[in-house]
Amino acid sequence: MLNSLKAFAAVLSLAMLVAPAPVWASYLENESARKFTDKVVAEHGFDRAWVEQLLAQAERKQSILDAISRPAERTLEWKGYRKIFIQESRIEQGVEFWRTHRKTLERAEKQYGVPANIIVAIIGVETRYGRHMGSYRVLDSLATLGFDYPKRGKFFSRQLEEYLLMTREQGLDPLELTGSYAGAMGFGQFIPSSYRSFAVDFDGDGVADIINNPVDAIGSVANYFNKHKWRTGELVALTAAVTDNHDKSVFEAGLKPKWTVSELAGKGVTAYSKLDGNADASAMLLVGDEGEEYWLGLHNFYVITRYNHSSMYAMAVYQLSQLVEQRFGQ
Ligand SMILES: [Ca+2]
Repeated sequence: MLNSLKAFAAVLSLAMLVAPAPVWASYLENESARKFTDKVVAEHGFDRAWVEQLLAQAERKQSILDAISRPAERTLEWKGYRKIFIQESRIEQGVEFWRTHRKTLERAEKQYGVPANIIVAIIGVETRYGRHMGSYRVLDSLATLGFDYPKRGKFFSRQLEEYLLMTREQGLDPLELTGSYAGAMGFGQFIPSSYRSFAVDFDGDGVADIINNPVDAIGSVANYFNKHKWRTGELVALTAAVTDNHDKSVFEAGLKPKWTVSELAGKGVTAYSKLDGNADASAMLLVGDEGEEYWLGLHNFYVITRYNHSSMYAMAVYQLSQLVEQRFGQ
C-alpha cells in the first residue's frame, strides 16, 4: 500500500515535470511569445510584468487557426462571390446607413475627396454597416496567429506589436477589443497597423474609435482612400468588349494598371464608353451569371484593391456603391 502510494507519487511528480504547460500559461511558456516580450519591452518601453500578464491572459483558439486555414474566397468565380456581397438587404441597409450618417459622409467627402457611396460600400462589404464586426478578442487572434501559426507568424506578431502601441496611444484596453479572426477591427475592419496609420478622430472627442463610433469609422475609411491616392471625380471601372483575336494575357497581368486605355484597345479590349486614351487601366475577365464579362479597371479601381488585394473584392465594392447610390437617389 505504502509502496504503491510512493510509486503513484513518483509518477505524479514525473508527470508534472513533463506535462505540457497548462493552457492559461501557454503564451508565457511559448518561445516566440518570449522573444516578442523582449522586443516590445526593449523597443517601446512596455513594462515587462504588464506584457507578461497580458500574454498570460491571451488564449490560443483552435477556431482561429481553422478559420485562417480554410480555402479562401479566391476559389470562387465572380458569380458566386458577387452573391455573398450584393443582395437586396445589403443595398437597402446601405441606403439606411447613408441616411443616418448623411452629414458625416458629406463632411468626409469634402475633407478627403472620397465619395460617400464608396465609403458606404466598403463598410457594407466589410461588416454590413457595423452589424458583423467580429467577436474574437483581438488579443487572442493576434497571439494565436502570431505564436501558433508559423506560416504567417511574423506578420501577426508584428500586428500584435502594433496592437499594443495602438491601444496605448488611444487609451484603449487591449483585453477588451474584439474583431475578426485575423484581428481586423471596427466598421471598416482595420488591422492594427492600418488603425495606427489611417484611423482618425472624426468627431473630435480625442479618441479614434472605429469600433463603437461610426463617425470616426467613416472618416477613417475616407482617410484610408485619400492616403492611397483616390482621385476625386474619376471613374472606377467600365464594362468592355473584346475582339475575336484579343490578347488574353492582359487578364493575367495583376491588379496594378499596366497599360493605357489606348494600349488595351490595341490589344483588343475596349471600353463601351468613351474614355481618355491616356488613362491607366487594367483588364479583367470575370465569370458572371451570364458568362464571361470584360471590364477595365481604372486608377480608382486599383485604389480599392489597396483595401483588400482582390479584383473581385474591388468589383463587389464598386457595384454595391453604384446600387446603393441609385437607390439612395430615388
Ligand atoms: Ca472620436
